[in-house]
Amino acid sequence: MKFIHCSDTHLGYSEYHKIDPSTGINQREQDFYRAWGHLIDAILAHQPDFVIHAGDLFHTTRPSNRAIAVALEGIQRVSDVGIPFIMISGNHSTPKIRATGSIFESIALFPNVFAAFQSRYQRFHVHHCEIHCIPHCSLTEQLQAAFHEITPIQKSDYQILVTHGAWAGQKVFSMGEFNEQRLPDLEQVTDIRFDYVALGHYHKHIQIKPHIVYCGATERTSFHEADNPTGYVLVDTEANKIDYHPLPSRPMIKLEPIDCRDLTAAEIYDELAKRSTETMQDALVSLVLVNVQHQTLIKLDSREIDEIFPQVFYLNKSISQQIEPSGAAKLSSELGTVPVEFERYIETLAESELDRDRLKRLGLEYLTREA
Ligand SMILES: [Mn+2]
Repeated sequence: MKFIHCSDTHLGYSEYHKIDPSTGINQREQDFYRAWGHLIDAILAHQPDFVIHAGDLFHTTRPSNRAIAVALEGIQRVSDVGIPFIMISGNHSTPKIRATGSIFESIALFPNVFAAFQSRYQRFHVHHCEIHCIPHCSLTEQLQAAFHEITPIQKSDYQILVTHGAWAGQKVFSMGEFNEQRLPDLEQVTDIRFDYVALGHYHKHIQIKPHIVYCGATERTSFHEADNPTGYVLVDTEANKIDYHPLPSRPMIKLEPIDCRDLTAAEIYDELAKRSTETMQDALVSLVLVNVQHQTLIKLDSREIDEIFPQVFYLNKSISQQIEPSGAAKLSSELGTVPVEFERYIETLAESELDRDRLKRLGLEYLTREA
């Protein structure tokens, strides 16, 4: 028997206001659709006995019409060839209010689709497998009740547990999200030794135990995931193999922070030019400048920095000022605090028109005055 374990496709995710001129769609949103397409292609190529999606199919509880259309198109392709598709809802796709309803109600109408999304335990029997599903539960009581309902029906069958959350309360598997679900070691709680535990939520492939597996995500939703590969897991029970298969996604690169305490603006530009490489083509790149001197910060030009990296898809800049004894404010990204922006503006004014120093002194006095 062969099955595919995938998760965290986050369809509908979008960021950075960059539009694809040919489609009019946010490019980051499109990246997630492309990753989903790669996954569906892989499913059809492997022809597994069934597919498990362990949550966060969509990024939001009320996905856009486009995200729904893309999801349904993929699910239909799998449904059409008769491959059962088992899916659960994760914390990103479970409505907080029941009256909102769930898109999974519609998805479950497809032939060969088995969806658990009602904040309760559900079990599906597919291909001599007992598939025990615990979707994201909005309430702790619902989660507790779900644990207690898990019982293997036919012990001879292959037992699979599918759930979404931070396993065994270990911090390392947490996404740091406010509504994430903390899962105890469910083998201990239920006293059942599952043949395979298919986990979703943590966006990195990791085998907690040989049979307890996070498959990871198909695209990255933050720079914390820069080093994580993207893909899915293929399980072959006869060959006793659990293999990770990477899938292409947009490259994400996190540069080492640059200590700028002794650097002028020109020297910072030089340092950046050394770090700008061809491998950054179409990548998301995170740039961190620390300890920038106040006078240098005023002179740094965000556009000039962008021009050093023309090949990248998006340059995420975080610039922080050197902490002075008085305790200067920390700021991030291209826009400074009001006093910093004010000083930058004053620097651009023509010398002859006014007493620049006096204006600066007076302005800063007002801007930094305690309310
Ligand atoms: Mn997720």
